[in-house]
Amino acid sequence: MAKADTFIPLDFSPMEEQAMQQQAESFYLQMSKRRSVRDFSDKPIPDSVIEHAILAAGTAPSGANMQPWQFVVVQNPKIKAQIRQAAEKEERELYEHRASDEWLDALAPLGTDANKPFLETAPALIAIFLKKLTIAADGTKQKNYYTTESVGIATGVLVAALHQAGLATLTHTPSPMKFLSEILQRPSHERPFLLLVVGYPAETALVPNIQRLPLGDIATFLK
Ligand code: IYR
Repeated sequence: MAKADTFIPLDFSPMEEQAMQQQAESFYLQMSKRRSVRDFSDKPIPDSVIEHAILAAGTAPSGANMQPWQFVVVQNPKIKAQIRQAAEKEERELYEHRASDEWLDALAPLGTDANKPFLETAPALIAIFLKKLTIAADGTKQKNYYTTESVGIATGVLVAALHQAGLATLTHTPSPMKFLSEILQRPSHERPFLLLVVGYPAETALVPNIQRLPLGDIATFLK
């Protein structure tokens, strides 16, 4: 693992306050246009964009710098079809039996159901796995720390990176997701965390008319 045996100077460029404000505002404006998309075009996306977005995700902070994530990029139509079939099976179970009425009511404004055609239409699925352990080449097992927090942050960076590169995403969490470990042949110390659907939105894509909470509702400032 990437162990620091030495310390180096931080690469940090101070910014003028005006530039800071501009950057903060423009990043917010750009992120405010991100929407979860469920209607994708089948237009292929450049591999290098996915690669750089994953590199960006890999810069996320993690417990003891263990980087407890694995990103599996699926572009093969046959594997996408297998994932769709398995996900829809779990989702049918969810919508028909497992979800409470309260949950179904909460989902109603999103207009979702058990059909997930985007799992085949979108050019790429990124299955994100959380590594409870890191196993070195010599077989040594190292426990990882704060794995949920670490992989959650990395996923956020990935979503932001793909958005700012002009791609749409959907954070899809069919539950349970064990089928992803089987189809993608991942070892048992890796737990499926999230399935990120990636591509261009369909030209006719619609999104639910939902609003973000204002600052006063999501932040408290104690000065
Ligand atoms: N996994 C299901 C249900 C679902 C659950 C939540 I919480 C959402 O925000 C959206 C959907 C599905 O993908 O349809």
